[in-house]
Amino acid sequence: MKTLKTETRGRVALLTLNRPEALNALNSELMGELREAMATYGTDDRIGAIVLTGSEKAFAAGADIKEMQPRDYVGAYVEDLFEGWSAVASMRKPLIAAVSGYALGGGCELAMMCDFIIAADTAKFGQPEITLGIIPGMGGSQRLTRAVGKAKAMDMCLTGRMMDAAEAERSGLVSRVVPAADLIATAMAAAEKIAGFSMPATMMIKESVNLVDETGLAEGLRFERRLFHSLFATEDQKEGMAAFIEKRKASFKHR
Ligand code: CO8
Repeated sequence: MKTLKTETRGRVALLTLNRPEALNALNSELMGELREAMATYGTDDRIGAIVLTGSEKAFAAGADIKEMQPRDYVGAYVEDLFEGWSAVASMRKPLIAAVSGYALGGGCELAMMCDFIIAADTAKFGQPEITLGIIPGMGGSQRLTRAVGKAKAMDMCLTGRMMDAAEAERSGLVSRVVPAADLIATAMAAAEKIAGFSMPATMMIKESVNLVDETGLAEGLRFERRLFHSLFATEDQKEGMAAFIEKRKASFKHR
């Protein structure tokens, strides 16, 4: 692939956005390649988790402004511009964003489509669309508000200011902040750990947590309980609990 580097380490796929000349600005070619990678790794039984990262300077500096500038309304509407990125949000396997440097506009939105974000201490998050005369178009107004609350989301989207890694962690946008030099190793270790667990259980956790954004508490609790019940039909539940009782490491079959 041209704009995306892919490699696998054990049961983890590492995807690296690769348009250094444009700070990983998200163009249609990159969207196509990332969709292809999601389809490939989403159906590959040897892969149990995915890490998405960029460069040291930029996770991604947003949608490609040069590609977007000449677009018109009718074309954007009919084509449903940017809908293709939803392949990332609908990936069923655990997906970690490892963010160093700029995650702006569509870059911040892409990171927020992942299940959680691990940030380098150099990370900077922002929704600067307002400075271009537009608004976030890939979930920024929705996911950022759910992650950090109305006050900070309004502040960021209306002023276009950036949040540094410390503020992002304080606000709940990222799960951990690590020194830049440790970013990939930390994200890969987390992904490797997740990929070692029972796959149906990790997928159900993801599905259940994501439902919080889509439903009320009573319905969410019932859905979680039903998934929980269903895991008693798996050998991994028997093995995981037997291993605990026998004081040994579990060997999961469905990974
Ligand atoms: N699109 C296209 N090219 C870009 C982008 C971008 N978003 N960001 C940077 N580049 C290019 C620059 O044009 C420059 O290219 P060249 O060398 O040919 O002039 C190269 O990358 C390096 O950039 P800078 O020289 O500007 O680097 P600096 O270190 O001076 O500045 C910044 C870094 C602050 C990140 C700066 O580049 C910047 O402000 N970039 C734009 C950030 C932005 O506004 N992002 C939001 C874009 S709109 C958006 O994302 C809408 C989302 C809707 C849905 C998204 C679907 C994917």
